[in-house]
Amino acid sequence: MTMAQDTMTYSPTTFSQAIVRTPAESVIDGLRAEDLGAPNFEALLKEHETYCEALTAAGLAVTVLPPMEAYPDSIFVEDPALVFPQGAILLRPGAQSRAGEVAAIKPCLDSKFDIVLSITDGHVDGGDILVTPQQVFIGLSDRTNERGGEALIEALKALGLTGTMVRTPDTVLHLKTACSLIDDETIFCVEELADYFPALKTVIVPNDERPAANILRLNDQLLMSAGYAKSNAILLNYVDNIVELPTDEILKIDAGLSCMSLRW
Ligand code: CIR
Repeated sequence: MTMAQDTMTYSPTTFSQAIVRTPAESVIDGLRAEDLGAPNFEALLKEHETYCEALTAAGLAVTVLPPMEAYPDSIFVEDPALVFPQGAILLRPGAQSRAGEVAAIKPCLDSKFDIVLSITDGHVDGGDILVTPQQVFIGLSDRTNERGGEALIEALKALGLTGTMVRTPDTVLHLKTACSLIDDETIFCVEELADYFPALKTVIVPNDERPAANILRLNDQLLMSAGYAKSNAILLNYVDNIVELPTDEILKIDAGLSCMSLRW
């Protein structure tokens, strides 16, 4: 495998593998900005199972890691690491309670990638990283700071990739809470981000459906949260195969579809 990434042919919506982690019962104590009531464990487990089935149906081979009671938010495997076809990068999550998730996911990444890099300065949550064909956007937020962004840009260079820092809107936890790729040329984002991505076409999420911004394009399928009819109608202009998934429980702990897997 070569280190350099051909940005002309790299497709960050094409995947063959994923890693997920089964929720621990402690997930009901997951971090949240606003307390909308704890999620129901059984219902959340069901949401997670349905999500894993959707990854498989989209053609991904899914590796399932065991639950970790000590880390309530550890089902959100997207945050402690970034993965690309040519290698993985261990990150430094911005929430103290999540720091140990990095060491926990490392053995799995070591078993799957020849190259596993680490950032050793600042903080970066994977939820703040949007990978596009041209570059990797790093959203500065309460969880991701400039020192972490600079460290990540260096690690990305070693994988032949270019990183650019942008500002995550204050209204959301992570950059990808507010934007996602519909396909390799088109982004679905809240209106504050309309000018962030000059190399991409932009489609704005209806203002009363902002949680719908966190979609997941996987090969010919597009996964979205159920209950956002206007967004669904807009997205149908771009992809025929839309799969609606229940996310009511994980939304209570500020999560969406991208957070629950690492994909490459
Ligand atoms: C947290 O606050 O860290 C978790 N409750 C939610 C993490 C969601 N992750 C993501 O959007 N990538």
